[in-house]
Amino acid sequence: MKILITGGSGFMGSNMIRYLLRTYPEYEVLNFDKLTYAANPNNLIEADGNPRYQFMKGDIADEIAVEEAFANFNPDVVLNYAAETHVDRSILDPKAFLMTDVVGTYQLLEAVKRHGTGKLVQISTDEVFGSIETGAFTEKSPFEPNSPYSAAKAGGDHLCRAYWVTYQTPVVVTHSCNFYGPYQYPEKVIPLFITNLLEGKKVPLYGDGLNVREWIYTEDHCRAVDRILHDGKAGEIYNIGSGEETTNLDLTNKILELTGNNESMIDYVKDRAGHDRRYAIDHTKLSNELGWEPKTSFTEGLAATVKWYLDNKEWWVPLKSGEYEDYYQKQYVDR
Ligand code: TDX
Repeated sequence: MKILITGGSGFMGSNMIRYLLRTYPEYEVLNFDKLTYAANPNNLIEADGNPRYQFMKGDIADEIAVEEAFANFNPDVVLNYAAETHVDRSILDPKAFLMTDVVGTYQLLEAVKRHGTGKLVQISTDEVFGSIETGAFTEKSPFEPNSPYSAAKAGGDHLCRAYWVTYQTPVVVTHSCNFYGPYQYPEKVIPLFITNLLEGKKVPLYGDGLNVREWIYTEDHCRAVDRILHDGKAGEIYNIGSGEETTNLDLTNKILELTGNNESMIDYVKDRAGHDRRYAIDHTKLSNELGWEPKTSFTEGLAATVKWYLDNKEWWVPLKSGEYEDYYQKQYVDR
C-alpha cells in the first residue's frame, strides 16, 4: 500500500510514519510536510535512507504542490495529519489556521476526487464539539467550536462531510481526545511542563487548573488510525478516546511527582481566553465496529513520556532555546 501522510514531520505524523514502516514491511510512505515550527529536523532521522520512505516539502494549501505529490506518488490512501494545532497560537493569529486547516483540507479533498484515490483519513479533534459538562461527545454531537483553532478544524471536517455527500469522495473523519507521548512539541501542556521542570523552571497552570482533558498515548492513536485506514468506512466518523480523564491540576501533580518536584513549582497564571472546561469522547463505535481498544494507561504512558524527555534532551533543548530558528527561516526562504 502507498500512503501519503501530510504533516509527517510533526508529532503525530512522525509517530505514525515510524509505526507504519515498522508494522507493514511492504508499505511505502510519502511524507508531505511544510516544515513549520512544529516540525523537527530530527523527528524522522531513523526513516531517512529507508527505501520505503520519501519526503517532499510542501504546503497542503498549495494546489500545485499537492497535485505534484499525488501525480508523482500516486497514493492508495491519504492520512491528513497536517494542521496548525495550538489553541494559544490561534488566539494570537488565526490566519495560518484557516489556510492549513480549511483551505488545505479543501485542496486534499479536491486532489483525492481528481485522482480517484482510495481513501482520505482526516485526523481531527474533539475540540470541534466545544466543551461538555457531563457525559461524552458521540459522533453525532453538534459542532460548537470555541477557539479559532477548533473553528478551523470544524470547517475542514464539514468540507469532508460535504465532499462525501455531494461527490462521494471517500473520506473518513476521526475526532480524537488530547494526544501525548514522545516527540510532542514542547508548547502543549505535557511536554511544556515536563521540559520546564527538567530545566528547573516553574509550570504555568491556567486559571484554577480544574479544566478536564481526556488523554491518549500516541501509540494507541496510531493503532486506531491503522484500523480506520484499513477498515473504516467512507463517509463515516470515528471518535478516538481513552476514557482517561484528568484535571490539569492532577496532571500537573503527577508530572511534579515523576520529576521529583512539588507544588511550589506551580505558577497559577491568567486563564486562556475562551478556555473549554471539559472534553470527553465516547469511542464505543470504534471499539464495536473496528475492534480497537486503548492499551496504555495514563499512568504508564505519562511515566514513559517523562522518561523519553529525560533521555532525549538533545531533541528538545535546541527547540526551546530557538537553535533551529535559522533552519525554519531557511525552509521559508526556500519555498
Ligand atoms: O501552559 C499551559 N498551561 C495550561 O494550564 C498550556 C499550554 C496549557 N494549559 C492547559 C490548557 C488546557 O486545559 O492544559 C490543557 C491542555 O492544553 P493544550 O496542551 O494546549 O491542549 P488543548 O488546548 O486541550 O488542545 C489540544 O487538544 C486537542 C491540542 O492542542 C489540540 O491540537 C487538540 O486538537
